Amino acid sequence: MSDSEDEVPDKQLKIVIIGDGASGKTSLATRYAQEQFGKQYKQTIGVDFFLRRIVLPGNVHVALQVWDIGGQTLGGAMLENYIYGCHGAVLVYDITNHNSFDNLDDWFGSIKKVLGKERMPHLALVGNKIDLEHMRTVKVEKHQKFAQERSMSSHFVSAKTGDSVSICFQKVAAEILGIKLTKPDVDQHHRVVKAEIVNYTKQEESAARHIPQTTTKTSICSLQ
Ligand SMILES: Nc1nc2c(ncn2[C@@H]2O[C@H](COP(=O)(O)OP(=O)(O)OP(=O)(O)O)[C@@H](O)[C@H]2O)c(=O)[nH]1
Ligand SMILES: [Mg+2]
Repeated sequence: MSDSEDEVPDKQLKIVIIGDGASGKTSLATRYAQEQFGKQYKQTIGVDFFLRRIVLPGNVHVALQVWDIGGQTLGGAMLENYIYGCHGAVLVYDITNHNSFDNLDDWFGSIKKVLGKERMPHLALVGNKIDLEHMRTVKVEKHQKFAQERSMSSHFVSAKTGDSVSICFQKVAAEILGIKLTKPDVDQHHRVVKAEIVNYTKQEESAARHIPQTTTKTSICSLQ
C-alpha cells in the first residue's frame, strides 16, 4: 500500500508544539511538514496548523496534526483550548537561550493544568538549534534531568539543518501508539549529508598541485 493523499489514515494524532517565542517552533513545524526553513523571524499569533502523513511499522498509517502554538499564548485564555485533547506535546527550547529552558516549567504547568486530571499526553523535551552548539548555554545534563524527572522523551534537533527533526516526530507518534521502532526504522530518518562532487579540469588540477606550500613554525605549533 502506498502512503498516498487519498488513503484514509488508521490514526489521527494531535501534537502540540509549545515553548517560548523564538525557540523555533514554527521552524520545526515547517521543516517537518514542508522541508523548508526561513531565517526571518515572524512571530506566530495564536496557532498555526500543519499536517503530515506517515507510516509506522506494521503499516500503520498516521495523520499527524501539528499545532504550532505561539509563544505569546503562555498565561493567556486561549492556550488551554489549543492544548485540549492533544495526544502529544513537544516542549521546545533554544539551547543558546537559558531563559527559554527555564520557562519550560511554566509550559509544563499549563499542560498539567489542562490535562493532568484526565491523562497526561506523551511529552517530548526538544532542545533546538544544535547547529549553534558553540553557543550552547543549557547543559546537556540539565536537559536530561528535566526530561527524566517528568518522564519525557528527550531530543536534540536543528530546524535549520533538519538534523533529527523527522525522527523526533516519528518517535513521538510511535510512543503515543505504543509502536516499537527498530534500528533500521530509526536509521532511515538520518539525513544523508550530500557532498558536492567537483570535476576539476586537468589544468585546474595541476595548478592546484603547484600552489607553493607555506610553512609557519612557532615554538607552540606548526601550521602547514
Ligand atoms: N540557527 C538556527 N536558527 C533557528 C533554528 N530554528 C529556528 N531558528 C531561528 O529562530 C528564529 C525564531 O524561530 P521561529 O520558528 O519563528 O520561533 P517560534 O518558536 O515559532 O516563535 P513564536 O512564534 O514567537 O512562538 C527565526 O529567526 C529562525 O530562523 C535552528 O535550528 N537553528
Ligand atoms: Mg512561531
